[in-house]
Amino acid sequence: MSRIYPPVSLIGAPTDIGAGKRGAGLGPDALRIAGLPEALRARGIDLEDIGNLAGPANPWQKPVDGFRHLAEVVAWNREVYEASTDVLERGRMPILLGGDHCLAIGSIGAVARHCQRIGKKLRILWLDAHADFNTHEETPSGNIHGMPVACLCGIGPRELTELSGPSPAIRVDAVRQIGIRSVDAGEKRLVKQHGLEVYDMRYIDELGMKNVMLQAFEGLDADTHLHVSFDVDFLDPSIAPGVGTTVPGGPNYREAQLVMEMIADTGLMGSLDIMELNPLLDKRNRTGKVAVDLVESLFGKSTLMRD
Ligand SMILES: [Mn+2]
Repeated sequence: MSRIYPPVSLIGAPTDIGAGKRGAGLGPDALRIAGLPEALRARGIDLEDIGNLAGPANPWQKPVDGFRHLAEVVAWNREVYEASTDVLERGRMPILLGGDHCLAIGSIGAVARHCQRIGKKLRILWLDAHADFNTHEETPSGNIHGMPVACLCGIGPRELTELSGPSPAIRVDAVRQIGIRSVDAGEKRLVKQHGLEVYDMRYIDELGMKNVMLQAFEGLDADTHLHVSFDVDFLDPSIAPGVGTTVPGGPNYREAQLVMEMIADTGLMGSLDIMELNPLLDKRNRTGKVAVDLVESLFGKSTLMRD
């Protein structure tokens, strides 16, 4: 028996406004070309693709007061927030096709407000090589794709912390980070100070991915909305070279597959971001295809009939 999934809406956000390299703006179409819509429809999912949002061009400027492109990042996140809210209010599951990871401020902001409105608990699984918990004082680069988790937790410029309403949009204890292996020096202090729950690669090596996932799921119940924010750089660069910020020593294909299958087994995923795919750095859209494979697993594709 296979699970019945809610109807899904794809939202493309074609920008690299918060990134340090150009090209993630081509991610939404690379995911479509890798076959994401067909793969989801083949799972029996009622799928609509609302197309690509429009926002300001990337002016490719240096940081100002520790932020790069703050006004443009705000504008893009407003678009993402509004589109995601509309999809959620229509009873559908939003899948954000990034775009760089700064856009999670808008997507998760929308999900958090939606959960508050309907009285659901929120759990966020942040699959990433990085903690994305930087501030403008700590960031070496000013690239806002290194700051979305901090902004969602109320640490950052008001334009971003209050983007979806009163700050903070989420509580730190709603987040579980998995696959982390690169945290800047000042960021490490912040992660510790705020008690962010981070399962880094050493922890995964020591416990095994299955046990790590069981920990990440602790406390989930039928009233929980599970949001998955999947930065493609979560994956080891040997299987996913098409991202701007590769870090060696990430989960291999089988471990990533297990993560996705275990999330599918909870039956609680209510929204998803697929971020940072950069086809300019990829090899024949290979990383796009791996991402599509993994998303199929998130929607219950497995080798055998398991239930
Ligand atoms: Mn990220």
